[in-house]
This record gives sequence, structure tokens and C-alpha cells, in this order.
Amino acid sequence: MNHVKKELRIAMIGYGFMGKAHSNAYKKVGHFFPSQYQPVLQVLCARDPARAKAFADTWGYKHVVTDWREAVMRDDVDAVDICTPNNLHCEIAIAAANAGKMVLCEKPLSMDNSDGERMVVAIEKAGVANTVWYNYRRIPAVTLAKQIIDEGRLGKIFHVRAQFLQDWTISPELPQGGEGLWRLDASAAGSGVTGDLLAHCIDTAQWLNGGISRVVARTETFVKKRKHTLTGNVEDVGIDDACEFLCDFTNGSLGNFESTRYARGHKAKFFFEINGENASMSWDLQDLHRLEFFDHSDESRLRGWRSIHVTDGDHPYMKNWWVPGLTIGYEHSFIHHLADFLKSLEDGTAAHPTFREALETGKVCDAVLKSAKSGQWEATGVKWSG
Ligand code: SOE
Repeated sequence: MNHVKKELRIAMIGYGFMGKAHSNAYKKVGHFFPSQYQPVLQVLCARDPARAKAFADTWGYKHVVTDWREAVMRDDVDAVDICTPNNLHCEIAIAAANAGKMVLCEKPLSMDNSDGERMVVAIEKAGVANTVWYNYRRIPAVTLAKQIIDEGRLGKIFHVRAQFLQDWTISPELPQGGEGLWRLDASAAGSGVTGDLLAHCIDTAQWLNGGISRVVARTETFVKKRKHTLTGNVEDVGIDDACEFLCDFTNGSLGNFESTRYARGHKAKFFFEINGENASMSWDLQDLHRLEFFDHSDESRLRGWRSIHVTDGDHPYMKNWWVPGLTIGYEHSFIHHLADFLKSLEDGTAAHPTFREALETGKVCDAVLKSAKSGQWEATGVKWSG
């Protein structure tokens, strides 16, 4: 048997929070999820040469470059991983696809859907492997929720409600723009909580319950002016600080979504609950290994919400980790995503969510922002097949 692995040489563009999360996944995946493919940290690309070198040394990247074009064009690179602010996703992804590289892109796919459409066209024309890092699908409890729905245990689904709550931008003194704060700058992020946080809720919801057909939304920007880190000037804030929307799913379920960075006390509370005819379930990122489940077919005297500790060997992904009962965490969602990506390369199948599927999330985000302006219900145009 031939144990020689195929190298998958990665060019990582960006070295922020996600650069770390993905680098960690590349390093660990092979230890826990055997594959023909061995990721190799080939090139780290970031603008500041000294800090790029320090990051590359810490994680073991072989080469450092400061121009993403150079990283993308290199012959010794197989896959480009885009971990930059959102305004660079489109150009880099299209250049990488045109150069025949696989492309892994951080969420959201793009600033808006006209960019997103161009990215999908380029990726599909090049026929390269691609995925967008909507990592929460791969938390074992969330994957278990998907299995339970696909088995039909909920019956007809009536309600999907989801929230993603944070509190880190409440201070009006916090500047916008620049490293770590580009999420507050509409020219770098595209939108605020809609693209950053609700996009996670939407990806998960459509994956679990199918397409969202129409939305009605409201957004608010609580702090209307902030100093811009790069210009030093006090400038208008163009992002949505909070967003709430109602929606219809194509299967007839009703959706209720909320996200804010002004929920004092909440750091990253991603919560969803789904109510079906026969059963309900809920999940909370702050207690990520538990799936709460209520089954109406239980004997009535004993019926109640049960809290499934999703750490057993027959739970999704868990047999590759420790012995039953021992937990894993946030970082593992990226390792699982990568493990599934490598498996898809072996099998010649799509790596979900693909760019095309991530575009369907983007369509909902665009419709939400449009509705918040128009005050009307807006159709999403989603064609969900995933
Ligand atoms: C924002 O604070 C953020 O880091 C998002 O950008 C991530 O996508 C989310 O998973 C956690 O919060």
C-alpha cells in the first residue's frame, strides 16, 4: 500500500484571527482525520513584512510574500486561502481561480452579490475546488441537528429562530477601520452584523431547513460617527450595528432572526431553535457540545427537553477525537471543515458550502439590507439545493 501523501500547498492570505484559525486546522487535520492529502504551509502573504515573518515562523510557513498577486501566481501553490477583510475577497478569488488554484474563502463570500456572482462565474469556469468557511455547520451538535432533520424526526417545520449577539462595539470611542476594526468600516466589510454574524445564522438555517424566499428587515446604526483609524478623521459609520428580520422559507416555515453588537453581556451568543410538528431542538454556541431536543412521541409522563451531550463515538466527527464524554471546541469546527474539504478532493465531490451555495446566503443578506431601506418585504431570489 502506498502511504505517500499528496501535498496540498497552501498560500494563506492574511494573518488575523482567521489566519490563525485556519493555520491551526492545516497543522492538525492530518493527525486526526487521515487523508491522502497533506496540507503544507507553503506561503504566508501579508502587507507588513516583519509581522508576516513572525507569523510565518510561529506557524511554520516556508515562504513570506507581501503581495497577494505573487502568492496566487506561484507554481509551488495548489490552494489559496483568503483570510483578508471582505473587500479583497473578490479580486483575490478571481485571480486565484484564473491561475487554476483551489480557493478557500472566509465568510461572507463577498461585499455584495454582484461581486459574489462574478466570483462564482470565475470559480465554475476554472473548475477548481472551492469552499467558503461557514464553520459552524461542523460543530458536532449542529451537524447532529442536520442529521435529525434529514431523518424526518421533526416532521413539518413551523419555526426557525436564530440570534447572534455580541457587545464589543458599544463604546462610541471605538474607532472604525484598520486592523481588527475593519468590520466597522463599510468600505472594507460591506455591511455590519448582517454580513458578519447573520450570515452564519442564514447559512446554518438554509442548510438545515432549505431556502429563504422573502424577508422584511430593520437595521440600526447606534453610533453614527466614529474616528477612522486610517484617516484620523471622524467619519460617518456605514455599517448596520443591529439587524432584525422576519422571513419565509420555501417549505412554509417562518423565520425570525436577530443580530447585534450591542447586547451587553453577550460576547458570541449564536443560538437557534427549530420547532417542528413532532419535535423541537435548540443549540447555543456558548454551550456548543449540547443539543437540546424535545420529542413529543416520548411517553407523556417522562416527556421533556433532553440535553444531548454530543461527545459520543457515534456523534458526528467525535470518533476521531478523544474518548466518549470529552469535549472539543470552536477551533475544531475549522478542522472538521478542512477534513471534509480534503475528503471531497479524494472523492471528487463538492466541498460544502461551495461558492455557489455561499452566494445563496449572500442573496438573503442583500435582500435583508434592501428591505431595511425600503421598509418592504423583499424577495431573495434564493435557489437552494444544498
Ligand atoms: C466577529 O466578532 C466574529 O469574529 C465574526 O467575524 C466571526 O465570523 C464569528 O464567528 C465570530 O465573531
